[in-house]
Amino acid sequence: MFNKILIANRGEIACRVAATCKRLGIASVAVYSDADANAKHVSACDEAVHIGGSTAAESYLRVERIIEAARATGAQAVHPGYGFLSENEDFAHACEAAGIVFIGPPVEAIAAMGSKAAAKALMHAAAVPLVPGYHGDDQNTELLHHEADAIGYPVLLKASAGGGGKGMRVVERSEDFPAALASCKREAASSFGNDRVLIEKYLTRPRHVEVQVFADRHGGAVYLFDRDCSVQRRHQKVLEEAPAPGLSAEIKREMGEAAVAAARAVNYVGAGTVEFIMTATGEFYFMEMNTRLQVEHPVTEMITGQDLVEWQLRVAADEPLPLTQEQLKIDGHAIEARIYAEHPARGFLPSTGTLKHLRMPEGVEFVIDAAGLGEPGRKAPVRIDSGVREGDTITPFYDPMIAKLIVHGATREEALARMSRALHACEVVGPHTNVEFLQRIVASEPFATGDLDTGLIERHHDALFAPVKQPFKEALALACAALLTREGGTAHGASPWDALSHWRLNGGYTQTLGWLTIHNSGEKDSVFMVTFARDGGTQTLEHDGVREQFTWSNGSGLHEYRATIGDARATGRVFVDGDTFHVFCLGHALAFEWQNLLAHAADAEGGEGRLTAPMPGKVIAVLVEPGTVVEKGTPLIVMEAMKMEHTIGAPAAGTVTEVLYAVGDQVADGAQLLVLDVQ
Ligand code: MV4
Repeated sequence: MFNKILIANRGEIACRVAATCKRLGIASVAVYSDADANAKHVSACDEAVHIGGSTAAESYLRVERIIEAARATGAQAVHPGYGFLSENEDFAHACEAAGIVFIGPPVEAIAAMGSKAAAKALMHAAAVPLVPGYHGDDQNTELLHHEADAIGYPVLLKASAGGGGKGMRVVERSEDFPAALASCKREAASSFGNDRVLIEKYLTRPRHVEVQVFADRHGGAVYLFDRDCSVQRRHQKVLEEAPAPGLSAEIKREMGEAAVAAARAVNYVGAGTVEFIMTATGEFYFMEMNTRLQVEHPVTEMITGQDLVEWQLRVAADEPLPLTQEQLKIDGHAIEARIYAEHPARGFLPSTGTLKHLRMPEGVEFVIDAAGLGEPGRKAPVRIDSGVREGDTITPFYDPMIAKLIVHGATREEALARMSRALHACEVVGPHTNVEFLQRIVASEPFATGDLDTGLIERHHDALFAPVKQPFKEALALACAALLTREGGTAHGASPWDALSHWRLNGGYTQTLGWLTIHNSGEKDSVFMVTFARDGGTQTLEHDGVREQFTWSNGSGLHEYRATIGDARATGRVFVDGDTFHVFCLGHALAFEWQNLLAHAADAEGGEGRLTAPMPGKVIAVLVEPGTVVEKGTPLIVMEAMKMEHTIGAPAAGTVTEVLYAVGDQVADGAQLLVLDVQ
């Protein structure tokens, strides 16, 4: 086994590989770009080498620079992760030439799977099922048209050098064929520099089912069962699961054996994935082979209890496969959801920014024996693989994935329920995310019943994007609870309520809170008022003309509150970012912005640094003293007028130089209360 390896990647997969290295006592070397100088994967490794600028081309795609880093640190092998250089023949070759082990398949196997037409010819020879079609060398236009007619419409034209759905054309009728062919060839030539096409029978409503294979250098080859990755959006996988639901043992075995035959046909070594397209009746056909560890490998780890990175390292170190086909067993069901920083309502545009608050469900990261719950990869029913921490920034340079959330259950139903709960516990403040979208898919009828095909999202688009009723009242009550806690002085060391409880018990007490709603789209509603009142032991909130009983308390955890309003009750978490209150409750995320009405009034008066009483009244709390450094909006003095409490906030950041009134003092309208030295 190796003593030290270099991980030529970033983000969650680099952290994932580093975790196995740590467990096996192998030293790990990270590489990083400018943007990743403080990234999680750098701290996950034992050493780190800076390899260049922030764009992938200036860093993670620099073959020579990465090999130099491996040489300089004495790494014996390089793990390429997925993406970047993982399926790059030149990189695999350069590693070999430098005497460094490439933790992946032989260069020839990568090359053999690079051309769709050539791969199909190899698969045909190995008796791996292929979609009826034509993948010959002869690209004569009449011949291709004739072949399409013989296959029968609809047919699918695919660029031989293409992948990931690019360069494909569905042709419905023979008369449409010539124009579609010309357009497909044009796109193939400009996108891939090669206009060769192949033709397939077009399958409607197919499933994407793939098989995890592994081969060693001693003639061993096994399959680690199947995964269903049908839930995709524009060829980006959204949810994956293992095993693929609803397949007979016979189909599963046939498909597994076909995948092993495919791997053997190209003398495969290491981890690979054979992708099949499957009809509703269970016929499956070879599509392509991915010659790397896949993003969705954790679901296979969860059902087999195997650490696939460990397998990769052992195979690369010339060891035999850890288990035989007979020893491999499926235990239960696993589902993975990819949590992305993106904006579903805006066509899933990536959403960048700092992760101001990041909370994932209770689970474990990929650290073996973290919870002592069992074997590698399956120690806990919830696993989170993430390459970012709270405070990190999602930049435009790389894939905006925040985390992979993986759950395991004894059955699919159990895993599904666990996924739903786990998604409800995800809290992200900063970039927009697809968490609610994932929740909706998981709860949708076709996903819940395992009626999967690649058109699921498109076909259910309207339902998946329909507006939902949010728990507005409960969330508002929780936001008020968090605000009253904050304004109650816990953050500033003094509580005007405590100081004046007798007075309030006698006289009653009300406070008007100005809020506006921040919608998911980023739009804000206009300000609305909520009146909080306390009279004796009774508290009420009035909103929209309705006054209801209101009680609240701090929950057990950080940011946690419990509130009842009328007959509704909610426990939730409120993350406060300046005057924005992010409320997570009942599986929903809502945001409100507090309008510090008095601070705004001070602003409007233009008295920068001068803070004046907005009306005649009495000072009931002084929250600062000369020398206190304050932020814009920091509460300074609380006044009481006409049974209403008014908090006077700092109109700008600065230092308090003088406090002109004390608690209990009567103040005239317009009197200056304190002096602020504005920064
Ligand atoms: C197909 C197909 C229907 N019939 N081939 C898209 C990407 C590439 N890997 C294969 N793809 C497809 N090939 C035939 N003969 C439908 C798709 C397809 C698809 C496949 C897998 C996952 C998602 C998909 C989304 C749209 C179309």
